[in-house]
Parts: sequence; structure tokens; C-alpha cells
Amino acid sequence: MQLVDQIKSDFQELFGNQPELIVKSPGRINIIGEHTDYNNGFVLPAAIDKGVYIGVSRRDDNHIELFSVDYKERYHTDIDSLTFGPELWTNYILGATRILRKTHSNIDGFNLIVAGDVPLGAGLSSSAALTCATSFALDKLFQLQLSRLDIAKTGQQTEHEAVGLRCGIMDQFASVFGKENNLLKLDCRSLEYEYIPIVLENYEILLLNTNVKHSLASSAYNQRREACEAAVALVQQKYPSVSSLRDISIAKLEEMVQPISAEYFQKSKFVVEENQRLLNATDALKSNDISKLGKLLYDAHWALSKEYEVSCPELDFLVSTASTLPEVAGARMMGGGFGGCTINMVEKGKSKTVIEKISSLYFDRFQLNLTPIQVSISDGTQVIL
Ligand code: GAF
Repeated sequence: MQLVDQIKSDFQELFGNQPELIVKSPGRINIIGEHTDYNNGFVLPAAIDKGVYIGVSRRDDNHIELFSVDYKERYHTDIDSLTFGPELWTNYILGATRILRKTHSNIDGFNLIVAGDVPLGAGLSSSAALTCATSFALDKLFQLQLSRLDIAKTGQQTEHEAVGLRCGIMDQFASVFGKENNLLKLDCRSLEYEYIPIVLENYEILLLNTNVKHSLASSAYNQRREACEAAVALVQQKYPSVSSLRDISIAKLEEMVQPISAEYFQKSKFVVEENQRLLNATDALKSNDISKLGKLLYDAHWALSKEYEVSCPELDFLVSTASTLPEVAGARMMGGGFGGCTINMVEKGKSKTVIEKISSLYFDRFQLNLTPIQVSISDGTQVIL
């Protein structure tokens, strides 16, 4: 509750009163299924205990006053003239506000303080947590009657419009719909989902943060998405009824895409195979076959690295080192790529040993510290106060 107390005391100091409410929206992990969400495929994420907290209260004018506890920065604007700039934390809050205001003109001025404990740039979706927390807080504050799905979609739209990342819906969906001790198997085409209790018995999840975030992350992300769309367009020339890679077999890609573009073929084939790996992983989890799951994680990593080309030397090093350790059943990069963390399935009680073994090798290779991140699987977006 330290962050909640911080928000309350900062609110008192900056605005002379207490927030009307405080909400929390969590970050997420993803077991397997990367870059499948914007291709209408499946994903297998879960909300984590770490998240973004937002305290808000209404004002009686049309001003927005923001304060970030992490950045120690204050920001002031008029609600009718919201502006955006590159890499600003305010984009996420103001973007969600602008989108919601198009359909809810009763949103007026407000004071807002944000704090969080999701490590930034680690691939744990701190940005989805921030956009979803903002929409959820405004929903409660101005009684917008939004559904949880509206909140997730607003978060995704904010990334598209205010940040320029053409992301899928996995991160926002996991943040909003997460459930304690459960994975979410989401069909990104129908948006139907199933909770799968996570029972790893003799294993535990360990996240290892590379502490790097390479700058091409968002431009390369959008390029990958364009490659997938281009592959679909080629297949549609003969099979007009297909609308996404979800509907397309490898045989169709070989027929329609491979002769035209080796690049589009490689990227689209990855997506079709990653989707299948996710379905196999779900079976492995349900039958508690962790060694099968682990192998799928390694396969996914090397496909993300060599075929989809969204890894980086630091992530590859962590995964190849993990694969030499008997305590690790499987590991892979997690999230969009180009940095962030790996997810590792480690024998119960052996995380400390694994951290010790990998950290020194990582430091020797990159002169960087490795940060282990402990997470538990928790509930989605909620009112805290
Ligand atoms: C990022 C995106 F925001 C998600 O939508 C998803 O595509 C992910 O990368 C890769 O699976 O987190």
C-alpha cells in the first residue's frame, strides 16, 4: 500500500484534498504467443501483482492537472487543447482522455496522480496498465458506464493514436480481465476467452530483465505488422475470403507468398507456427507436462529471434544460457522484443541458483546487471480506494 499512501500524501500536498478514488491496473506476463494478437490469433497472458495506480478527483473548471510520482513531473493543460509529444508519459493519459471524450462529453477537468511498480521498458506492459488505469478511473469518476472491454479497447486505441504503436489487444485485455492464479487464453479474433488455472506444481516462473530497450522497438513492431498484412493481401489475391493470418495455412503461404517475397513469407510463417505452438502449450499446461511446455518456449524464442527477428543479443544470451542449466525447463523473450525480459520455467526453489549462475555470465558478456523480477498472478483492473 506504499504507492497508495504516496498518492494520497502527494494529492494533499499538490491539490489540498484527497483523491475521490484510487484505481489500479496491472502489468502482464505472457506464457507464449507473441505477435499473434494483431494477426487475430491466440495469446496466453496473465495479469501480475505489479501495476499502475491512479488517484483522481474532479475539478470545477476544464483544467487537467497531472503529476507523476516516478518522474516527479507536474503537467497542466486545458481539456480542450490536449497536445502530444514524442515519448511523453502524459500521452497515455491525455490520449485515453481525448478518445473517451469523443463519446462522453461530460468528461471535464480533473486532477490525477500516477504511480507504479511495473518496471518500465521490461516488456511487462506498463503502458497498457497506464492507459487502462486512466480509462477505468475516468469511467468511475464521470460515471461513463464503460464495460471492461471498452476499457481494454480504449487502451489499445490510445497506443495507436497517441503513441503510434499499432499494437494488438493482448496487453490491455490481460490488464483489465486478469484473474488471480489464472492465465487468460484469449482468442483475439472473437475476443472470447477462457481462464486456465496455473498449476505448475514443481516449477515456478522467473523473469529476468536484460535492462536494455533498443530504440527501434516501436518502428520495427509496426514494420512486422505491415509484413503480416502484406502477406495476407497476397493470399487474398486468390483466396479473397481470408482476412488474417489466423485463416491461412502454411501451404497457402507457400503457394501465394513465398514466390513473391521471402521476407513476408518468413514473417507470416512464424505467426502461423507461433499460433500452433500456443495451442500445443495450452495442452501441455492442462496436462501439466512442463518439459513439453519448456521445449515450446525455447522453440518460440528461436523463431522470434531468427525468423521474426525481434530479439537482441542480450535476450538470446539469456535464453541460450538458460538452456544449459538443468534447473530450467524452458525460456524465451517475452513481449514485443528488442529488449525487456525473458520468462523462464524454473524448478521450484531453484530460482536463486539460476539467478546466480546467469547474472555473472551476463555481466561478463555485456557489463550489464541482470534484474530478476518476482511476480505473482493477480486480478485485473480494480478500484483500490
Ligand atoms: C506488445 C504489444 F503491445 C502487444 O499487442 C503484442 O503484440 C506484443 O507486443 C507481442 O506479442 O506488447
